[in-house]
Amino acid sequence: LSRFDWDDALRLDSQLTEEERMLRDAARAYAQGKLAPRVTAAYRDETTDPAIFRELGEMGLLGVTIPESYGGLGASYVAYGLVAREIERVDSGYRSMMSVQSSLVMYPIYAYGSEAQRQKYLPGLAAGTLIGCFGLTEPDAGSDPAGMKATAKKTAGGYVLNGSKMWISNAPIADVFVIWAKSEAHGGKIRGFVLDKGLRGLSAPKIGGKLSLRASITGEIVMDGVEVGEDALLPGVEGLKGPFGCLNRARYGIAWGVMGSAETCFHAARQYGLDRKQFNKPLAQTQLYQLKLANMLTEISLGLQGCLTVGRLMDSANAAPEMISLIKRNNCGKALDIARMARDMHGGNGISDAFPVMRHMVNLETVNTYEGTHDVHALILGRAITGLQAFF
Ligand code: TGC
Ligand code: FAD
Repeated sequence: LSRFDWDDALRLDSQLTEEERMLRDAARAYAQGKLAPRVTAAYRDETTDPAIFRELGEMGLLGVTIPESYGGLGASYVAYGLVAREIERVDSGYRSMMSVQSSLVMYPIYAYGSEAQRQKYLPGLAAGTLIGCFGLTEPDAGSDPAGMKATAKKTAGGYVLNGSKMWISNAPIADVFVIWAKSEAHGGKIRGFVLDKGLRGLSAPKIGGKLSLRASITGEIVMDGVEVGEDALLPGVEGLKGPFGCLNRARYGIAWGVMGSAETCFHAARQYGLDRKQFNKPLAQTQLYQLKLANMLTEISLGLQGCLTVGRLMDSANAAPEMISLIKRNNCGKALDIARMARDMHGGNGISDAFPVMRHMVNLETVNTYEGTHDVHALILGRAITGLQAFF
C-alpha cells in the first residue's frame, strides 16, 4: 500500500490525463497569482473588474470545451471542471463570471446558433473582449422558468422583445445578452435571442446590497420594446430544453467549483488548528477538531470523485441530467456545511475578512440557490426515482 496524502486523499491527480493536469495547473497559477491578491478588496468594496474576462481569455480559460476553430480550447468536460475548481478556490463570484461566459453564453451560441452568430460572437467571448450574460430568471419566475412573462413578437424584419429579467450575473457590464422569451410566432414556445448592448430599450441596472457573491456583478435586464432582426434568434432550439441544455453544463461546473471553495475552507481550518493553541495545545490536537477535519476531507474526496465520474460520462456522451442534479445538489450542500464548520473552527477570527472562510460561506448561500435550488434538485431526483413529478 502507498502513503496517504491528506491533500489528495483518493488520488484524483493520478486519474487525470497529462493535458487535464496541465490546464489545471495553469488555472491554479492564474487564480492564485492574479485573482487571490485582489479578492478581499473586491469583495469588501463590491467591485467587479471587467479586465478579469480578458485575463481569463488570454489564459484560454473561457469556453474550454468549445472547439478551437471558434476560439475555445476543444478540451474535455473534466478539464472544464478542473478550471472551475481552481477559480472557485479563490471565490465563487469569479467562477460565476467564468461559467456564465463559458456554459451559458458561449455554449448556446455554439450549440444553437447559426454559423454567422458563431463567427460574430464566439472569438470575442473566448478572448474576453466581449462579456456575456444569460437571462432566464424573472422577478416572478425563478424555480419555475416556464412561468416567464418575457415575450418576443414578430415584426416585418425580426422581433420586438418586452419583459424583465432578474438576478442576472454579469448583466450590467455585458456586451452580449442571451435572452429567453416566449415567442408568439413559435406558438408561445420559449426561444433564445442574442442581443447586443446598446440596443434601444435595453438596459441592465445593477442590483445593489448583495451580501453574497459581492465580487461578481449582478443586474436586472429590462427590455422595453427592444427591436432586433431575424438574425438575433437562436435557430437551433425551442422550448425549455434550450436553457436547460446550457444549465446542464453550468451546473456540472458548479459541482466541481464548490469543491474548490470547500477545499480552501478545509485547508484554512487545518492550518488554523495547527497554529492556534488553547488549553496549552494546538486546536488540531483535540478530538472534536480532528473529527471535523475528517468529515470535511471525506465529503470533499467523495464529492470530487462524483464530479470526475460524471465528467467522464459527459465526455463519452453518457451522462443524464439527473446525474448533474445529484452532484450539483450534494456538493453545494456539503460545501456550505464545510464552510460553516470552518468558520466556526476559526472562532472570532472566522468572521474577519483576514480569513477567507466567511466570504466562502456567504458565497455558497448563492451557489446553493442559483442554477436550481438544493430542494429543486431533490425534486428533479425525486421525479426520476418515483416517476411522479411533485413541482406542482
Ligand atoms: P420539464 O417539463 O421538466 O421540462 C421541460 C422541457 O425541458 C426538457 N428538460 C431538459 N432538457 C435538457 N436538460 C435538462 N436538464 C432538462 N430538464 C428538462 C424536458 O425534456 C422538456 O422538453 P420537451 O421537449 O418535452 O418540452 O419542465 P418543468 O417546467 O416541469 O421544470 C421543472 C424544473 C423545476 C426541473 C425546472 O424548471 C428547473 O430546473 N428549475 C430551476 C431553474 C433554474 O435552474 N434556473 C437557473 C437560472 S440561470 C442561473 O441561475 C445562472 S447563475 C450562474 C452563475 O452566476 O454562475
Ligand atoms: P424561488 O423559486 O422563489 O424559490 C424560493 C424557495 O422556494 C427556495 O427554497 C426553493 O427551493 C423553494 N421552492 C420553489 N419551488 C418549490 C417547489 N415546487 N417545492 C418546494 N420548494 C420549492 N438567473 C439567471 O437566469 N441568470 C443568471 O445569471 C443568474 N445569476 C444569479 C446570480 C445570483 C447572485 C443569484 C442570487 C441568482 C441568480 N440567478 C440567475 C437566479 C437564480 O437561478 C434563482 O434565484 C433561482 O433559480 C431560484 O429562483 P428564485 O430566487 O425565484 O426562488
